[in-house]
Amino acid sequence: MEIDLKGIPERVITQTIIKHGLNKLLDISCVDVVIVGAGPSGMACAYYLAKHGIKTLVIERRLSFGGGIGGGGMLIPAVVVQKKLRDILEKDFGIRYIEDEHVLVVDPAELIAKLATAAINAGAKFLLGATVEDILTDKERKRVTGVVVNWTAVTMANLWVDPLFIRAHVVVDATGHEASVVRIAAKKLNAKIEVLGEGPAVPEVADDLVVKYSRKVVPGLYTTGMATAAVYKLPRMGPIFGGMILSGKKVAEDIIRELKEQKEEARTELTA
Ligand code: 48F
Repeated sequence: MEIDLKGIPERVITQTIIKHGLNKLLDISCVDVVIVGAGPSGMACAYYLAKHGIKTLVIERRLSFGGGIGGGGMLIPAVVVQKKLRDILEKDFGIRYIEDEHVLVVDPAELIAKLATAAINAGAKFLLGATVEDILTDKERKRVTGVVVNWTAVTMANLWVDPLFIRAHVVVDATGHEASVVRIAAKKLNAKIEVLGEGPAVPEVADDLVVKYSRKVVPGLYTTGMATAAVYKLPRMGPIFGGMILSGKKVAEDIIRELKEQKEEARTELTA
């Protein structure tokens, strides 16, 4: 068999990957908002922030997005969403659904793909295969000012490789049931916070409570999705996903308001 020597030389492939990959890392080394976790709440939050022109980075431990979406309910490939999200699914994400008697039914693969596509098209950046292992704080240890990141492969191999830091005005814990960023903040900050863990299952009220309690936990740190439930011991919910999207949206709106206020304060200080 003849080998085609006119193909792209491997040197070119390697150098192109390094050049563009490092440019991307340089670009995301300092952002407005870091969202930790690319599940439904994190991706919805990223979409609404990026759509508003906010420089947003989603860091996901795994090599793909979706978090718990792919597992549906007990691995059955149908995701249910409340009917009140009809407009959001259609207009914001172009997600198709089957109208059942009480709920809308969405294909999990479509939900994953379209939440991610919407966030990316709006301008959000994703860093896959990277784990947030610590937080950055201000000198008084009162405010979260960024995250400490390493490749998941490094963490899994238990290698001692120094991580890198990513600065952000705001960090969002969208790590699901683990609430891993708030757990770290509880140890490192001079603040009274703890992760209480999820409460017993009361699916009828759980979803709305997650949306209500998704908010700022301490300066510089918000929670969304199941991380919120874990922090406040909210009731455990069934496999219904509307609250994940709505809590991501709510937190994005809170952050947009906070960043706007910060900008106005900085402008006033400059002109004073
Ligand atoms: O678990 P996950 O989907 O969180 P969510 O957005 O949605 C919860 C639902 O999927 C479901 C449910 C709804 O009824 O109960 O469980 O709240 O996504 C969390 C993502 O965060 C990643 C993890 O791999 C997953 O994709 N993650 C967790 N810890 C880290 C992380 C970390 N330290 N660094 C980076 N990514």
